[in-house]
Amino acid sequence: MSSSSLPTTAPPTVFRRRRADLASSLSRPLVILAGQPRARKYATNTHPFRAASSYLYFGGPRIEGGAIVIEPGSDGNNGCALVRSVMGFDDIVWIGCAPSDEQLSSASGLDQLISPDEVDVRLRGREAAYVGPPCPPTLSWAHGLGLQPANQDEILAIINLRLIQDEHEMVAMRRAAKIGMDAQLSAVASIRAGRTEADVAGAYLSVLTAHQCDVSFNPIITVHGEVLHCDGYPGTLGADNLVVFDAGVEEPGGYASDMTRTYPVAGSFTTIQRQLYDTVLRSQCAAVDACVPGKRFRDIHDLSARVICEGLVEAELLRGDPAELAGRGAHTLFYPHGLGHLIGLDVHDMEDFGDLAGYAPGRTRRTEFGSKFLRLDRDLEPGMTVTIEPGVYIAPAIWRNEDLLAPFADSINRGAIDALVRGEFGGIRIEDSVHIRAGDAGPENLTAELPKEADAVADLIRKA
Ligand SMILES: [Mn+2]
Repeated sequence: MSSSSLPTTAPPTVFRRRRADLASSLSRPLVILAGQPRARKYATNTHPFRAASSYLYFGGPRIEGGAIVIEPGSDGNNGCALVRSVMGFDDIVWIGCAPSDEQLSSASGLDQLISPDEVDVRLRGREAAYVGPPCPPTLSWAHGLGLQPANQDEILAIINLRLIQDEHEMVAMRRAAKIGMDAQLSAVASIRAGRTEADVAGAYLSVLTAHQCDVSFNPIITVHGEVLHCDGYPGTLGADNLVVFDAGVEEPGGYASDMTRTYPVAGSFTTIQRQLYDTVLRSQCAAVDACVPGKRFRDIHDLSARVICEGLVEAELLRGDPAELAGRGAHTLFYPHGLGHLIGLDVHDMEDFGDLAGYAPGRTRRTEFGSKFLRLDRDLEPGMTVTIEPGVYIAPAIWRNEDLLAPFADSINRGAIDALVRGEFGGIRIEDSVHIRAGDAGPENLTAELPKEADAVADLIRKA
């Protein structure tokens, strides 16, 4: 705790500008809470503290129970304050000294540091709102103030700022992507028949820890890729398995990465594995290329579905016209999720605001199986970062659901699919995170250095 400056992801002037931008749309004070560490099992045994993303975005330094107060019309410094508790002697003995006021001010660009009691004096009797961490708001002091939860206009004002990432944020995003790629490349050396998912996960996590990084979500490293959010690492790698490796990093400033590759344990694909792998890759590349300003994300999702259907027809798992099959949703039997999501300070960025961030005003989710899992339907704008992650899976649960299959009875090659179910095909997913750029530059692929051509991923395993 002796360092002279706190880690930040932007200079104080940038944090001031973000706060001033938000303040210009406020009509009452807004308190942006950092939150508290969450208990594992009891209050003094906690998960590592991670401040809420909006608090970090507006320049909050990493202090438990901290908050930023923003008054309407503030210039981002005057009329704003950082709330911090003063630690008692016993706390210092157990957890060390808190950062000094000087450190807090120079990291956040906030001259005014106040205690929770002073917030009380300032806001008592006034109408004010708060934005809190998504989990139970254990806001001891803020609760007592009778603050209202932020309304939709206030939340949208935050979303509209966070949607467009500046160059400072992109430095952090690239850092998270780079460490994620390095960690995955290091961990694939453990992919070998007879070894376990846990071996691979352990190799991955050790690289993150060495970089003082955390995971941005529980890494998915599994031979059961068809279970989309597979939990834990119970499996042993079989020679004919595909390993779905979907993992990301949270760098020390809080920014996330997210990337997926699929590896053949044997170091080579079977014919059908290769055919479907190339289908997913074609779909993924087409979708990445379509990430240009003005494009509606749902249309790119639909494009990815059409390319998947072309491949499924070529592989003789589906029969019919690919565009018509995709229009009827036949792909959802193999590709039952959305193309991607926003990514930033959260891996599903701002999902704590429900669909307010992912769905443009007036747009709502489709309701059909598969399509309803699309997390993003906005027109892309320069500065947004999204993931592109189509997949093909053979999920036994889907192929047992006769109600779901009935409308497609004439279009599915049941014999060929059942053979894949019996062979425990698993799944294939390929994911990159891409940053939308203005003009004709095309998107910046933050995870482009992680090989994804079929021969290249097979080589990684063979040469490990
Ligand atoms: Mn993702």
